[in-house]
Amino acid sequence: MWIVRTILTYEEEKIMQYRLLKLGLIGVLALAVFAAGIMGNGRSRAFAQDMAHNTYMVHAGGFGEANVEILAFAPAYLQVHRGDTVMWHVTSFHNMRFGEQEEPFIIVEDMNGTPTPIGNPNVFFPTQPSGTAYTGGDANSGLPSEDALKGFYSLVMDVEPGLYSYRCDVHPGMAGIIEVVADDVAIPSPSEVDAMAAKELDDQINPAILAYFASSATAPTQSADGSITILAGIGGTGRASSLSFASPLVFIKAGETVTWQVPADSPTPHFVNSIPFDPAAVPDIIPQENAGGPPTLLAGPGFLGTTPDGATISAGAAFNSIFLAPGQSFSLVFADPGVYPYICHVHPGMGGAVIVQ
Ligand SMILES: [Cu+2]
Repeated sequence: MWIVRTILTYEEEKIMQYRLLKLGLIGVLALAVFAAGIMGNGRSRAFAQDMAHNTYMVHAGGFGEANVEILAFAPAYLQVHRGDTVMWHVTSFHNMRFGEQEEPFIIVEDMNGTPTPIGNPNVFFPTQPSGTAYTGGDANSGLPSEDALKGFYSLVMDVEPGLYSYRCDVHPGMAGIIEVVADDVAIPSPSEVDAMAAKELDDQINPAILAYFASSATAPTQSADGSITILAGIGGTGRASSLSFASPLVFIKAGETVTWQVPADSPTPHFVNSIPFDPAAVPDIIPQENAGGPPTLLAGPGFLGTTPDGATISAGAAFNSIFLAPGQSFSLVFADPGVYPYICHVHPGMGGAVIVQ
């Protein structure tokens, strides 16, 4: 007896759930009174069929002090009964996709003879509206946009008992499991699940905060030739990291090299972009209408970078790295004295400056 509805806010959803619960209880009571009047003890069946359903909250990512972000679902493993609602609190750029097949976030397509990175439509666009019943198989929430997935996404789990796994395609390794159990199996209550989720987040966010403060108290490593290596993204363990550059201020001499290194175990990629940052020069993902076809999303040269690795930067020159995946690095030689501030354009609050003396 679940109802298909459009996107509701969490508060609206709660009110709706409460109303449904109340209506359900009144219905059950009326039926029980009616049944007791005409059939004696024939009530238990009516109670079983009208079992109240719960709504469980899953955090899709989260944030902590020191610009720490966690790229995980919490709780990562959730038990529900058939008919319960799972509501994801989407704190950043994440999708939830059920399905066996892996889907890359960015794919390369031939556009008028040029290999061009585009957003994978199978990741970007929803196949299952929020608030609907999940009945198994492939289903995608789509990614947050101006008119979709504003903060919350919910599904009513209308499936046989079993394990149902889902993932965020933007962040490899960000995955969760929902186990639907038989009606007579006792499972944690929504408030117990909230406590489990809070602990899972804290257990990863807190070490990342500590790692950030430890790194900020450590001088950057400088090799014999004067080159300096700066970590882009400061990890704790697992799925949380501080979206910041270790040693945000470094001092070098003209002609020396700075290397930005994304740790191999980083859960997130980064960029190095000089400021003032011109978004037009390094566009993010931009929509593109295909004649007669579905819209696709075209990734701009930001994903390819505008400055080659190892380039020499002269006074006042702009620089933009490629999309630096975990394990990748990017080096620049600074030829002239001056101050060279930079950011990572996808992570607000992530920045630093190279001071060339
Ligand atoms: Cu970043």
